Amino acid sequence: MSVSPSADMDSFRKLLLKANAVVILTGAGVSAESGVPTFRGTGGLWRTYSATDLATPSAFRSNPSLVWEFYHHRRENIASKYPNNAHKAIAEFEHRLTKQGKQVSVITQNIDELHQRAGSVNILELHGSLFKTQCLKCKKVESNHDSPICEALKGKGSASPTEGGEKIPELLLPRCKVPSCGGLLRPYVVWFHETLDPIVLKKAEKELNSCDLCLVIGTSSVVYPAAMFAPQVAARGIPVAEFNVETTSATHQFGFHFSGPCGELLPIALA
Ligand code: BJW
Ligand code: ZN
Repeated sequence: MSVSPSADMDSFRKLLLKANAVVILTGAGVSAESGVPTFRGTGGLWRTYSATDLATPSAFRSNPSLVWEFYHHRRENIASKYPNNAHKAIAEFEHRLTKQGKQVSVITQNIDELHQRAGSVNILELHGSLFKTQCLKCKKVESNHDSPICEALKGKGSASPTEGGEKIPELLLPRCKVPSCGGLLRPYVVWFHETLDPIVLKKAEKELNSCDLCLVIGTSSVVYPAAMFAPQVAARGIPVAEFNVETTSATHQFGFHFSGPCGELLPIALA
């Protein structure tokens, strides 16, 4: 027999006050109120493509120009957005609990760096960052906030479905600046069929195995391995609270479900 999750904020807040190690697992929904499209909601398509078409190593191999246009568009879009009340509530919560000698960690699937910009410190980026690159030749990973990331992408990347067609030559796409390398750069994000960074994954497992409360915010919980993190915590008997505008396939596994926009719920829940 499965029991419906509770929506009792007072009970949740009692647990929150007692907690010593809180893990906050976030997905695209936490940035939705900043105007960043989610993956599986409306606005998740770029031109006629979904993330599963372009966020793959084979898409990059066959058309690096198209994939770079897609990422250039998203870099430019996010550079014009700001952290919302959900990011801010999470960051303030971390600072408050840290001062009390408690532990808060944010494990995010997002690659938009909005948690960092809101002031969160203890962050694990499971799927990398839009603002990091990796050289295919020397493998160097670097932070990169250049706008545009290279001259050839200036004015490119329009999301209009009628755009596209003209490929940018590979030599004009973002290239490694390490002297004597000059290799093609790729976005440092985890694409489908790629494994997550084992060091990040190990750190995430450590946080998940030692937390005494877990919040799962704005994720559809369909992409693995992140999709199994909160259910695994719940299976240890640790309270898990989901914050989402809708229920997900994982909701029934959690003790709490709070329905609504996280920019409205979290300032109350984490105050
Ligand atoms: C709000 C809101 C508001 C809206 N307030 N809420 C095991 C089982 C089955 C499949 C697999 C498996 N292991 C691996 C796979 C394959 C694959 C996978 O999971 N596929 C699924 C689709 C089934 N996984 C992988 O390939 C992973 N690699 C891996 O496991 O390697 C091992 C391996 C190697 C080789 C073979 C087999 C295994 C890598 C996954 C990398 C995911 N990358 C992406 C793209 C990143 C780059 C980019 O952005 O371009 O990451 S996919 C995309 O989905 C992105 C996201 O981080 C990720 C999760 O999406 P998220 O955040 O949940 O967003 P949405 O849109 O789905 O949901 C938003 C939610 O917010 C919704 O619920 C809304 O209701 C809610 N919401 N507004 C609160 N205001
Ligand atoms: Zn290089």
